[in-house]
Amino acid sequence: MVDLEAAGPVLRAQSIELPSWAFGNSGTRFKVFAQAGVPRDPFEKVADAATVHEFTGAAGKVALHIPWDEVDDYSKLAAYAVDHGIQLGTINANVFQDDDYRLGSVANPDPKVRRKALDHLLRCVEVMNETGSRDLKLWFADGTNYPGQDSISARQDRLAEVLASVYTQLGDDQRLILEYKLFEPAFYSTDVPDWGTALTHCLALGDKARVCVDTGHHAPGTNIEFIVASLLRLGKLGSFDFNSRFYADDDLIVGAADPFQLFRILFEVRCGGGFADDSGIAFMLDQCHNIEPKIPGEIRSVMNVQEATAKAMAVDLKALGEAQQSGDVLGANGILMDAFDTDVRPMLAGLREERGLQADPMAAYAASGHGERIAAERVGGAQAGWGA
Ligand code: RM4
Ligand code: MN
Repeated sequence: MVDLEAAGPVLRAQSIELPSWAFGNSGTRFKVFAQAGVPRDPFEKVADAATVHEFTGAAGKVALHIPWDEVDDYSKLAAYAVDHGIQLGTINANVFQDDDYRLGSVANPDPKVRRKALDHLLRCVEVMNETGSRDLKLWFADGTNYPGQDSISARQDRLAEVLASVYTQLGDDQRLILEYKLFEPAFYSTDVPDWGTALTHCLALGDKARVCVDTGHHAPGTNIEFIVASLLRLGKLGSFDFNSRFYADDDLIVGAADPFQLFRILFEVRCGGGFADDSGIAFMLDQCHNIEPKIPGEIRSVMNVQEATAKAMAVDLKALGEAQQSGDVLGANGILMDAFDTDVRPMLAGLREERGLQADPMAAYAASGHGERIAAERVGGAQAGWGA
């Protein structure tokens, strides 16, 4: 029998951060499908994130993306979040949707464009001061499409210079989180393609710089749990962007493609102390719901993270350590698999009921009529999204 005792405290404390952009319309380069009831402004996105929290009790923060979530008064948005039972979280900077960024943002060969990108990043630090956010998360679409297009090493120098200028503006309790991604939209070379490059820049910057692991940003077959274990060991894991993928950066529901991989990742989080209160790791989702409804899509992802966490916590570490020490290969693997094969859903249902929530958040949301209500209410105005 697998013991679920250790899982309780971790699950009770677990807080998953939602991406505001998951609630807007999204799609592929072929089509963005508009959905009824989609938010028309950042306040409605925050309200949707709060709804996910209301049904799961585990999603107490929402991350913003600037300028997608630009508002006149951020303290008003922060107060609105608190009124709805959640908080504003990570500030993500968008320096990839302006015509000036055709050849990149922070690594652009033109100093005027680099200055413009830097100014936006500094503006994002000001936003953090207004929202009370701890983390500035940076992902750059920078890179090249053709060999010879630009100097790979000069681009690294330009990137390092801009990062250093941003870093000096951070407050004592603020952090810079650098996110890597193998390819897309650049198809030949990407300026921050992997955890080695991200880590190198973070080490050069200092203590307040950490790496973000987006689970959809690797080459197929990459052992992501190795990366997680390594970054934790170095105290350099800043955040996750959880999502799942079958082929590229698919941004599908977390745990949909490979629940076993999610479990393996969260097991390394446990082993590296990542579930401790002071680990400083932001457990974020980064998703797009192209064809499925968005609020229940986020609810499902939150539940999948909870289930994988419960299984990771169910691994018998003592028995595993003994098996490893005695070279019992099959025994050690069996101990891990016993935890993965455990049905943790009844336990999670019990924890929800303990907090006064319904046992099954998906069913509870469907029965609530909330989806129909916002579809009827949110009529007129411009829907948030990627060009819907
Ligand atoms: C990127 C990356 C970032 C996200 C944007 C929308 O691929 O994953 O985290 O902010 O997409
Ligand atoms: Mn991401």
